[in-house]
Amino acid sequence: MGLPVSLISFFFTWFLSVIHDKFRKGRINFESTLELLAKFDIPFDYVHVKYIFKASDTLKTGHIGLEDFRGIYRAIAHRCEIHELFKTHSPNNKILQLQDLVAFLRNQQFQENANETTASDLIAKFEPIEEAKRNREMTFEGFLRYMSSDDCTLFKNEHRTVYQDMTRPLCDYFISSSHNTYLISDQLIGPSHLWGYASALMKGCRCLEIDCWDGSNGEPVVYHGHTLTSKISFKTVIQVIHKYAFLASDYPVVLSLENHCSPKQQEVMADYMKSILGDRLVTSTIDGTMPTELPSPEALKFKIMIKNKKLGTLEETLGRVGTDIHGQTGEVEEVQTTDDELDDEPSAKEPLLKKRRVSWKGAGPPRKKQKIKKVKIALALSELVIYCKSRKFISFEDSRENQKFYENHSMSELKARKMAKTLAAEFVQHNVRFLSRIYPKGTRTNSSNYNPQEFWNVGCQLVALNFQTPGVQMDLQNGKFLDNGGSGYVLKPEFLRCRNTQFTPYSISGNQHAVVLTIKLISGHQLPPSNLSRTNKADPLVIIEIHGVTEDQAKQQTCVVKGNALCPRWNETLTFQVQVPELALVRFVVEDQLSLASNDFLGQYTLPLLSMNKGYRHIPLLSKLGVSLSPASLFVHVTYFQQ
Ligand SMILES: *C1O[C@H](CO)[C@@H](O)[C@H](O)[C@H]1NC(C)=O
Ligand SMILES: *[C@@H]1O[C@H](CO)[C@@H](O)[C@H](O)[C@H]1NC(C)=O
Ligand SMILES: *[C@@H]1O[C@H](CO)[C@@H](O)[C@H](O)[C@H]1NC(C)=O
Ligand SMILES: *[C@@H]1O[C@H](CO)[C@@H](O)[C@H](O)[C@H]1NC(C)=O
Ligand SMILES: *[C@@H]1O[C@H](CO)[C@@H](O)[C@H](O)[C@H]1NC(C)=O
Repeated sequence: MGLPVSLISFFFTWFLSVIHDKFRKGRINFESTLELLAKFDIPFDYVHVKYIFKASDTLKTGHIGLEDFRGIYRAIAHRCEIHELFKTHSPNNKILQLQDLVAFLRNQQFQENANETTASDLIAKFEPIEEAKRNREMTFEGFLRYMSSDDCTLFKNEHRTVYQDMTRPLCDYFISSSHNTYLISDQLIGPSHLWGYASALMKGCRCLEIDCWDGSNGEPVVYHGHTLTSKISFKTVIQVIHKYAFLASDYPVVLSLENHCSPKQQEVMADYMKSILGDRLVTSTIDGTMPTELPSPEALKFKIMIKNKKLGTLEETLGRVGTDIHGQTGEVEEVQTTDDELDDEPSAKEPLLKKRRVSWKGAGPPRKKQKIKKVKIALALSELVIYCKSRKFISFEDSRENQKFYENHSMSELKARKMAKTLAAEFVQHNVRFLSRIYPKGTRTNSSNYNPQEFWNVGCQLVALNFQTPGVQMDLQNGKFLDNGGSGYVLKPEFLRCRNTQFTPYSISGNQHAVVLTIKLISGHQLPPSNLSRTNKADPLVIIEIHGVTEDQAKQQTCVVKGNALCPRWNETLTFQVQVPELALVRFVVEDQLSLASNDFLGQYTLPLLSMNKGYRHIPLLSKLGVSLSPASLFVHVTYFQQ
C-alpha cells in the first residue's frame, strides 16, 4: 500500500531534486526556466511560458524565485481535467495501484486485453518518481505523462504501420495522387520546381504527374505548357524521383506522363527513364507472361510504372521483347469530345493564357464536338507502358466491353462529378475493375482544389490534388493517407471492391456498419494564441466535421471560451450518426473567434473515423500548412458503436 503522506513528500523531494542545481545561486532567468521545464519532460510552448514568466516576474527583474517557478510548472503541467480523471480512478486520490490502472485501461480506454503486465510496463515507462516506480504505483505525475504520450493519441498506433492486405490488385486501393506535381504555386506564372516532386514523395504520394515538352538541344523539359511557368529538365526530374521515391513508402510509384514531345524526344525520355531508374522501372510484366488482372502493391514494391498512351496491346509488347525498336514510331488515334463543361483533357490542353471560347450560346442544349486527332508515339516509350495505358473514357458500356484491365483513364472533376451524380452505381462498378484518375478542372488556375471525398465515395483510386495548396481538401487528403502506415495505399472498403456491389453513396440507409459517434470535447492545451492578442490569449472554439457520403456530411461546434488559449475547457458532448464509417473522415478545427461574424483558423487535425482510438485521447494540431503545432492539443473522450 502506498502511504499518502510519504507520497506528498515523494513529489516534493523529487521536484526539489530536479530543480535543485539551478536554484542554488538564488533566482533564475527565463533561459534557465526553459531548461528546467525541459528537465521535467513536459512539452511546453515558448510563447505561453514567456507570458506566464512575465506575469510572475512582478518586479520586472528578469528573474524569478522558486515559488514562481512552481507556479509556472503548475500552469504548464498541472492539467485540472486530467487530475479530476486521476482522482476518480484512484481510491486514495494519490496513487493508482496496478489493479486501479488495469481497471482504467479496460473500462475507460477500451483496452480489453490490459492486465497487470500492461499496467506495470506503463509505470516503468512513464512514472518519473523513483519511489513510486519501485512500488509499482502510478502517481499523478506518471499518469499525466502517460495521458500526454503517443500511447494516448487519438490516431490508432496500429494504423501507423502497413497493416492492410497489400496483395490485392491495384484497383482495390485508394492511391495518394498529385496533380501538376512540378508546380509549387499557381498554374500560369508560378515557378516549376523539383521540390514539388521531392515533397510529394516524402508525403507518401504514389502518383506523380510529369508534363513533358520538347526542349532545346534535344533535351525534353517539364512545365505547364503554353504558360509562363518556368521549365525544368526532364532528366533532373527523373533523378529526383529516383532519389526520393521510396523514402516514405515501399510501394509502387506511377509516373503519369502528360506527353507533348516529338517522337525523337520521347526516345530521349525513354532512355533517361531506363538508365536512371534501372531495375526500379517496370519494363515488362512481373513474370514476363500475360496477366489477367492488375498486380498488387506488394508484387510491385520498389517499382516505378509509367502511365502514358501506348501503341497496340500489352500482348504485342511482350511479343517484341529483345527486338530492336530504335527510331520506330506509331500513331494513336484519340477521340476528343468537347462539351459545354470545357472538359480539360490533358492532351488537348489549349493555351491557358488565351480566353477559352465556348462553342455554344444561350440556353439551348450543349452540343458535343468530336474530333479525331492522331498522336505520334515513339515505340521506345510506348513499350515502357505496361500496367497503365491511358485510354480515353467513352462510356461505361464501352469500358465493360472493350477496356483492358491495364488500361485506365483520367477525367476532369467536372466529368467525374457528373458521372458520380447521375451514374453512381455504374461508376462504382467500373472502379471495381479499372483505375480512374481524377484531376482538377483547367479553370482552377490559382491551383485551388476540389473536394476529393466525393470521388473516393464512388471508388476512384487516383484522386489528384494540387499538393501545393493548403486547405480543407489537402487536410482530407493528408488525413485519409495517414492510414496504413502513410504508405500512400489504403484498401478500399469491401463494398467498393466486390464485383457484384450494389453500393452507391446516395442510397445507404440501413448500412449494417452504421455507428453512433460520441465525442466529448473536454479541453484544449497550449493552443496557439490569437494573432490579435498581444499576450498568450485567444477565444477558442472547436468545430467537428464529418466528411463522407452525402448523408453523413455534418458539422457541429462548441461554444467559445473567452480569453484562454492555455487551457480552455469546453466539457461539451457532440453526437453524430454515421451511416458509412468506412468512408468517413473526422476533422477537428480550432478557431479563434475574432467577432461574431468572423473566426480565425488556429489549427486542425483530420483522420479516418475507423482509425480513431476510443476513450480519453489527445489530438495533436497542425497548422494550415500541415506543420505540427506541438505541444498544442485537444483532450477528448471518444466512443463509437454500432447500434
Ligand atoms: C491511369 O491514368 C492516370 C491518369 O493519367 C495515371 O496517372 C495512372 O497512373 C493510370 N494508371 C493506370 C494503372 O493506368
Ligand atoms: C498479460 O497479457 C500478456 C499477453 O497479452 C501475457 O503475455 C502476460 O503474461 C499477461 N500477464 C499477466 C500478469 O497475466
Ligand atoms: C481560386 O479561385 C477561386 C475562383 O476561381 C476562388 O473561389 C478561390 O478562393 C481561389 N483560391 C485561392 C487559394 O486563391
Ligand atoms: C490574423 O490572421 C488572419 C487570417 O489568418 C489575417 O487575415 C489577419 O490579417 C491576421 N491579423 C493579424 C493582426 O495578423
Ligand atoms: C467542466 O467539468 C468539470 C468537472 O465536471 C468542472 O469542474 C468544470 O468547471 C467544467 N468546466 C466548464 C467550463 O464547464
